Amino acid sequence: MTIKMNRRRLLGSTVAASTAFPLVSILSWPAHAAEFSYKYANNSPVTHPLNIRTTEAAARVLEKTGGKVEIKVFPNNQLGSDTDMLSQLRSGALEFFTLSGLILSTLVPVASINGVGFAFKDYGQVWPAMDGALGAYVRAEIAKRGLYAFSKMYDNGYRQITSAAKPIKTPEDLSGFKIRVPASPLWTSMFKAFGASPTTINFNEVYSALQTRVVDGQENPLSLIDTAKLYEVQKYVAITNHMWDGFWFLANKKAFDALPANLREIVEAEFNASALAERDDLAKMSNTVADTLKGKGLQFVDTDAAAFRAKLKSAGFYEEWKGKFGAEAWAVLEKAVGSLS
Ligand code: X2X
Repeated sequence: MTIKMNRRRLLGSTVAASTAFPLVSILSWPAHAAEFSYKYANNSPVTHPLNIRTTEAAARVLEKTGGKVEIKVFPNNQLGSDTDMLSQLRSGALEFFTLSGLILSTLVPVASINGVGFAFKDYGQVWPAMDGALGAYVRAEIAKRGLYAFSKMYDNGYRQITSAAKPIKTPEDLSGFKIRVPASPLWTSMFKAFGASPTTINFNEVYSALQTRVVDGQENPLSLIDTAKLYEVQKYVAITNHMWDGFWFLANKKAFDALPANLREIVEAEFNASALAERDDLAKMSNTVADTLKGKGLQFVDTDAAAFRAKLKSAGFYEEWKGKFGAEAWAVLEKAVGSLS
């Protein structure tokens, strides 16, 4: 933006258009104006692997398209909350956006299906499902809403519950617990089933909501608890692994279709390649992040996942969501993870 404005001003005031080109290269500006200048935004801290790898993808796209496609990365909710960015994506004000499937479900209901409590045993089940039939099912639904989802999701991770006043050890400890959840009916439903008192808050307001004790706790993967420095305002983390969460790389379909096919292919291939690299980064990070967080003072609490799962079952959570997603989608999920009821 800045470069373009300066350049336009320069062109207007000092040189004729015909001599602009050599001047530009003398000044060693990175490239002449790209044919397509697009924005990609997300909610995650700059240091999160999501931003490191997507920034690399954008650089490769610029290079491999010979400067024709420039994608500027806006991390850390710079363009607003997830809810804001989803509206911008739909209107075309934003061309690319990574969003949790669960939050996307406010537009595409079945997109929260990967968040069903304790559905995926481990990553050995996650990636074959999301790169396979379950992911394809969700992507087909996304396509009906004017959005295009790239085939490789980025990892967010298995989610854990943090708290400030008291540790959460058992499902009973969640009774009446004031917990922040992201904007998604599945999240609210799940924490109500646990007996907690969930409040919907977008990620850009989570740190301050915890700091001011609007809520007592929240749940996120360890990688985000670390990179977003949530350990500064929380004391305990209960290792529940209560759901797996990932980010769809979404494009505004009209904007994406405006690219010639060969450029589209480059963009999708590079962001898919970076998704695989980001998954790897998080897998490596999982070996060290617990120790990092312990070193920063967060106290770890082990839990019995079976007890939390039993609580969801007795509250009717699985039956309710099987009904909401429908038998067809539920069967695709169960084919990947086994019987849930
Ligand atoms: O909002 C959250 O908690 C986050 C960052 O994990 C999601 O994107 C769902």
